[in-house]
Amino acid sequence: MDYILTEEQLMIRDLARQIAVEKIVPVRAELDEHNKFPTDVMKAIAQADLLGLYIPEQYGGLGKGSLDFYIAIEELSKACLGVSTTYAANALGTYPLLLFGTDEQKKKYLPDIASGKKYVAFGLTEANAGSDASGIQTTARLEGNEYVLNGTKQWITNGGEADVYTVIAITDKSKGPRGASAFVVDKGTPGFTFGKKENKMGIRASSTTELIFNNCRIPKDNIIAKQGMGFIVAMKTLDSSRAGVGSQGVGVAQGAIDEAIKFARGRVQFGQPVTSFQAIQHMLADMQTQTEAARALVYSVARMIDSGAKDFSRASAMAKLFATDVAMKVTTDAVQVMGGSGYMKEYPVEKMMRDAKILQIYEGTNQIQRTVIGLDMIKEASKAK
Ligand code: COS
Repeated sequence: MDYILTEEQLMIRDLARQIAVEKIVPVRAELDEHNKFPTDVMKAIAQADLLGLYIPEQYGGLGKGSLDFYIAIEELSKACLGVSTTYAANALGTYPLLLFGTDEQKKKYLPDIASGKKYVAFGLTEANAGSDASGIQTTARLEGNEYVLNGTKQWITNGGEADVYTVIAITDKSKGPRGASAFVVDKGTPGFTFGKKENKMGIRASSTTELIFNNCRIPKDNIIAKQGMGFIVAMKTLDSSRAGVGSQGVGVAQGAIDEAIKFARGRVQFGQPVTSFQAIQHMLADMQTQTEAARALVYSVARMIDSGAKDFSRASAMAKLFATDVAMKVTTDAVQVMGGSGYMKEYPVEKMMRDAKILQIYEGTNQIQRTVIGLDMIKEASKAK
């Protein structure tokens, strides 16, 4: 399929592909096995200027659009979802500042994020608040010129590794979703520590920890947007990032297809390569068709965002939902095409299948994506009548 990418987009794709092949593929099994953060790979990504792709030029980035960014995510995801999660979650943590930060906050944080000097994480989820984003219990109490944060965030990607944390906390419990506010918190602030690193099924190269706030005092000016806007900051952040999770799905699915076809061409059964059997041909055909449909949807949502659409909540949720369900199906089928070999750690597809599972869970489960899509459809229908 030809997606009519620009010269620049092709260059971004080739650059990300080169990092994937040269820097990620040789180490991905080891990162997975040892639950190891991809420090050297992230340095290479930073050196290639890919961390600042979506950050405006005035703040030290390259000022590119969502499609350019998703192309990079897709290529990294082909090689390792753990690395691409580290990369994409950096943007997730940056969006609150990018979308709602003051010029001062942007000048303070974005250039270091664009250069890779500082990594970022987004802190919303808690023990009792995941799908129910407004159910958070972490509090931020205003005391003079400071907010005092108390509470624990759970399953935070880039936890411990990031230098900057955008965090949602309750400033007025009586106001429900309108009682939440967003803050930026620097690593090293007294009263801010990390829980243990989680031992995960997949994306093991990425770091996941708790964020623990115990009377953590931050300057009043660290609030992002106004007090009471935290839920909207979180929702708009997720609207911006979810289609990017879709591009992770496209990448890991394509990576699994590439491995499966390479293996199947060399695997002889009944005296012939298994690719000569219709059963295998049909599986590969379905896998590629589904992946192409996912890619077309993700790219079209990216182009919609890049053309200045104001409300892309439903579209972004659809891209995430469809592409990540495809990723789970396709990676599972890649293991099936490869049979016993697919199940062995000697080949990368068992890791791809383990990794793909998180895509249906994080940044809103795929059940939540259906809720977002369904509610938006009903809202539109009721406006039209
Ligand atoms: N953009 C702007 N505003 C939005 C919005 C969006 N995408 N989504 C909701 N809002 C607004 C609503 O319009 C509403 O405003 P009013 O108070 O003016 O009516 C307010 O926010 C509350 O919305 P709602 O009542 O729909 O909130 P709910 O608590 O019912 O939550 C879902 C709705 C389930 C969609 C939300 O909680 C959600 O997205 N949950 C999943 C969160 C998630 O992805 N977690 C994963 C971990 S984060 S990596």
